[in-house]
Amino acid sequence: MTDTPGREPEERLPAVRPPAEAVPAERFTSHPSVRTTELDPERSAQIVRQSSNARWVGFLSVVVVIIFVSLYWFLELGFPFGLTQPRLGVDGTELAAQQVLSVERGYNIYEANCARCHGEQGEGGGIGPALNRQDKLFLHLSEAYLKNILHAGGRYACGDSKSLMPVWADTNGGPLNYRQIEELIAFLRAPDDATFVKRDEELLDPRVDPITGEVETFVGWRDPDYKPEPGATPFPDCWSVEFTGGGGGETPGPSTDPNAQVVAFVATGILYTETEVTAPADVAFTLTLDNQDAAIPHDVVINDAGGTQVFKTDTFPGVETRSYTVGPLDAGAYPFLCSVHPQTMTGTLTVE
Ligand code: HEC
Ligand SMILES: [Cu+2]
Repeated sequence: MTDTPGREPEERLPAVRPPAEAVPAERFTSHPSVRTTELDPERSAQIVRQSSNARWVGFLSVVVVIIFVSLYWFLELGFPFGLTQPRLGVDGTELAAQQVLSVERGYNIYEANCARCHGEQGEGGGIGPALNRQDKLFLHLSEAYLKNILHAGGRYACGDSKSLMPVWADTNGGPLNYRQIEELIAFLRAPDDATFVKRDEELLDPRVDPITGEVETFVGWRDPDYKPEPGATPFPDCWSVEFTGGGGGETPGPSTDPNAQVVAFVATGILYTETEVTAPADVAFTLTLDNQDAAIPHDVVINDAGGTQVFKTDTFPGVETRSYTVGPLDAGAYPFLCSVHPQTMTGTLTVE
């Protein structure tokens, strides 16, 4: 060989081959530096750096996802320590859109099937008992109870097999399907602090008042903040017990002298039932206002002939009855009105 002592083997010149031997073909077309399989220190440092970068990216994206999930969680359910209120109504204040639509469909089902016996506002017509009372809605008219009574019919309430209320669920021969029953229950238990839109039954378009051009709305019956009086007996299982002396009823007596004459005002359907009312002259009398419109406030304002106010009750939402004592009035005609609905709720109190 032609080795010169002291030279590195790499620097050797290629061996001279006998001409007969074929030159090995280049198998790669890429630059020889790319083909080197050995890692130089710089390259290996780069690989270590890159893989640690990749791990960081992975770790950070997991962290970001966790932060988002937990933020959203708290946003929906409320931050701890009372920082914020839940967005999804645990207390029913903000209902999910789906549930709003159920309530709105339920309204139509109620109007079509139930209002004729239970009243437009659930105030209880001649045939069926009231459904819109807070004491009933609080526990008695639970989802489970409503489901049962709509399935079994009126007999479920008090065991009266001749009950006038028919079966509603189609699983038991009634006219309403499963979804309609759910929607009806959503409506019956809808909170009174949310506003719902009255919709066309078929198209579900909002109903528009032809006179005012405004979309017609309604509120639910149930006051989500209602709490029964601390010592109150819970509403009886059978609603009619309350009228047969079984307790649970609330008959607000006149607040004064039992001999005093009672002048009763009844507000229902945003109207007074009587627009001509009489009261005795020159003696104090008891005035009761029976507001049967769930969640709609009414009052009675009595003016003298000159328009000066002589008496005013509280303005309170139904369903509730309150009594007041009105001092002696001179004989004469006294116009009265509801200060909330002064256009439609008016009448004359004749003192004689
Ligand atoms: C034909 C009249 C009539 C119609 C229509 C009617 N009900 Fe009734 N409903 C009654 C009567 C009467 C009762 C009392 C049941 C009994 O004890 O016999 C009653 C009882 C109830 C009760 C129980 C009340 C309580 O305090 O326990 C609920 C709830 C009820 N009805 C819901 C409905 C719903 C919802 C509809 C519409 C799908 C409806 N009702 C349609 C007559 C009617
Ligand atoms: Cu009013």
